[in-house]
Amino acid sequence: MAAGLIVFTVFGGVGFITILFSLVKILNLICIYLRPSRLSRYAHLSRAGEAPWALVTGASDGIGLAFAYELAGSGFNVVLHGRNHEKISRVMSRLQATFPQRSYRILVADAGYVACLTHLKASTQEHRNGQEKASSAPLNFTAIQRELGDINLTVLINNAGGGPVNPAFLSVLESPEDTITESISLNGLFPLYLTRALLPNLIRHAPSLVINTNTMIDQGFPLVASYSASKEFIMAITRALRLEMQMVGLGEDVEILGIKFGRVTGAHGCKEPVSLFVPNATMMVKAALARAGYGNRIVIGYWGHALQQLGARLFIALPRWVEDKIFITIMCQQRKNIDGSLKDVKST
Ligand SMILES: NC(=O)c1ccc[n+]([C@@H]2O[C@H](COP(=O)([O-])OP(=O)(O)OC[C@H]3O[C@@H](n4cnc5c(N)ncnc54)[C@H](OP(=O)(O)O)[C@@H]3O)[C@@H](O)[C@H]2O)c1
Ligand SMILES: *[C@@H]1O[C@H](CO)[C@@H](O)[C@H](O)[C@H]1NC(C)=O
Ligand SMILES: *[C@@H]1O[C@H](CO)[C@@H](O)[C@H](O)[C@H]1NC(C)=O
Ligand SMILES: CC(=O)N[C@H]1CO[C@H](CO)[C@@H](O)[C@@H]1O
Repeated sequence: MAAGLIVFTVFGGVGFITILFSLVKILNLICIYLRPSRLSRYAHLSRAGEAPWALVTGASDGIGLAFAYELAGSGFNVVLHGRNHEKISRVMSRLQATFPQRSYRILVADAGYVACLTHLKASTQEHRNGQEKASSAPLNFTAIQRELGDINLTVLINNAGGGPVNPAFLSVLESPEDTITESISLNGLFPLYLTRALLPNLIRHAPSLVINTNTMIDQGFPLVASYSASKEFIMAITRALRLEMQMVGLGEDVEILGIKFGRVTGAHGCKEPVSLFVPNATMMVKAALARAGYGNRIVIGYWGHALQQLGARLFIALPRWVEDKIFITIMCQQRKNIDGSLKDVKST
């Protein structure tokens, strides 16, 4: 009888604490998405009274374009990075018309083309996006650092990125070496080298902010292996850099933030209607920028995506083989929808 009572009390207590913990966790999660934006912390004038600058990579389209508009609207002058001079110039003209009181600059650099021997060799003969390569010289980040040395940079958005296109889904076996290199360059090396080059400027004009953009599929997803791996690479850099800033007493001054994006409409060719789990690019960047200034480390930017992730977490209760099957089925379906079936892989 007494033993039964003890067991009952212990289990009841453990259950109570578990529920309490879960409640606190859920409340914390909700709080993340209810707090007002602190972006204005980074929109400060320099000591000389000059306007702050933000740099957005991949500003010519999709989410990056929305970042540029949102930042210009929030009081920043904007450096627009893209790989195509004509396309990014058109974006600048439109921004100038919408926010004529701001200043703009353009930075043209192919991010898929960071110095790398394999890539250098391949790219001397290759065409990409139907265009001839502008030059076979590797990107010079010292030159980029000098070019932007005179602006008061307080925000860097490492947004340029994405998986391969045409075809979008390839197994490792099927992927040419230069496609792999390009993906790692675009999603991993380019944001790392750019951050490294611009960090002295960001430190000079602190408080300042670096946002590295990530995907929800950053953990070894099949058929997008190099993309998901290079996103995970840049998230490891994000964690390390954040701690390095703390090591030198700059933890409060230079915020290094990772933002995970789920599906976004109006970006990367997605034309779905806006729904609970699919915001448009404007909603996505407002959400991402609102996560800054609160000591978040790597966080899902949009609340609908966080809800989706919470649902997906239920899979953890499933056996591993079921989870694996689900990932495989999803990715095979994606590929079938876009590039055709996977049946030829075994014969390559
Ligand atoms: N859309 C989504 O649902 C989603 C989900 C998860 C994560 N993300 C991440 O969000 C970020 C933005 O993606 P998005 O959806 O906005 O894609 P997007 O619409 O395809 O735009 C990508 C931007 O990056 C630029 N870019 C691509 N390759 C480049 C290169 N080699 N060199 C220089 N610039 C390059 C593009 O320039 P061009 O205009 O010249 O093509 C464009 O400005 C990416 O990091 C992506 O991984 C997006
Ligand atoms: C890179 O640019 C810097 C500054 O403009 C220059 O001094 C250096 O020689 C360049 N490096 C290469 C390899 O071209
Ligand atoms: C996204 O939706 C909001 C409101 O629903 C709208 O104001 C905004 O213009 C849309 N942005 C884009 C890029 O479509
Ligand atoms: C372009 C620009 O605004 N540059 C200014 C940045 O801030 C310094 C002082 O911190 C000024 O001297 C620059 O002119």
